[in-house]
Amino acid sequence: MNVTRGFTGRPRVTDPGLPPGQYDARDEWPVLSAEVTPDLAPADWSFRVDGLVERPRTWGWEEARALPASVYEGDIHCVTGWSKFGVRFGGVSLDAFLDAVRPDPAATHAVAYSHTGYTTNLPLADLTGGRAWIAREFDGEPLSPEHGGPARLLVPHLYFWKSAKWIAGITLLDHDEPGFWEANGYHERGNPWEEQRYSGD
Ligand SMILES: Nc1nc2c(c(=O)[nH]1)N[C@H]1C(S)=C(S)[C@@H](COP(=O)(O)O)O[C@H]1N2
Ligand SMILES: [Mo]
Repeated sequence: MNVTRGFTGRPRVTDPGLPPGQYDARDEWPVLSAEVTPDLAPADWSFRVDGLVERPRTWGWEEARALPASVYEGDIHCVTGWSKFGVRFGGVSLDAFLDAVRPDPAATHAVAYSHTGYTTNLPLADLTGGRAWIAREFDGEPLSPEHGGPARLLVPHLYFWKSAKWIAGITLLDHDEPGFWEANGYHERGNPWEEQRYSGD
């Protein structure tokens, strides 16, 4: 299937890798930002995990780099319709950060927030088990500022608006609290395979 993708002219709607209603963006990687791209040097970047945890903690760039490296190779899906196949992000598994802060058993949800103020909510279960990353590289290069560099959240099994660019922290909660797009009518979870685009889908 993947072998013929570059030669078929148009994506096939039956492509098993393409969630319903999505198209293959191929070589394009659209930039979608509600904010102006911040001028954020690695030295100014930090990542905090707090809320319902035993040991809230903030990591600086070098401290985060000292954690075991982890790679995601796979697909991403934006709610506006584009998907990209076979992308490669490098960074650190979110599990490494969560293990360090020891989440309270009462924690069920999380709000991720950016250095710019963007927020998005997620069930905690979508951030654990090797399915979420703090990504700092794309295709082996430093992640570019417009795509969220120096580091972004990456939760590729959900629509890409959950992958907060310029990630600053995650707060664990015992309830769901809508983020920026979720408060504006987008779905609480955003599973592309179930086409959870809008609230109520
Ligand atoms: N801080 C921040 N993160 C964000 C967004 C944003 O506007 N601000 N947009 C989201 C949306 S809707 C998408 S599709 C992806 C886009 O990432 P990209 O610009 O790297 O393609 O980032 C997500 N993360
Ligand atoms: Mo998006």
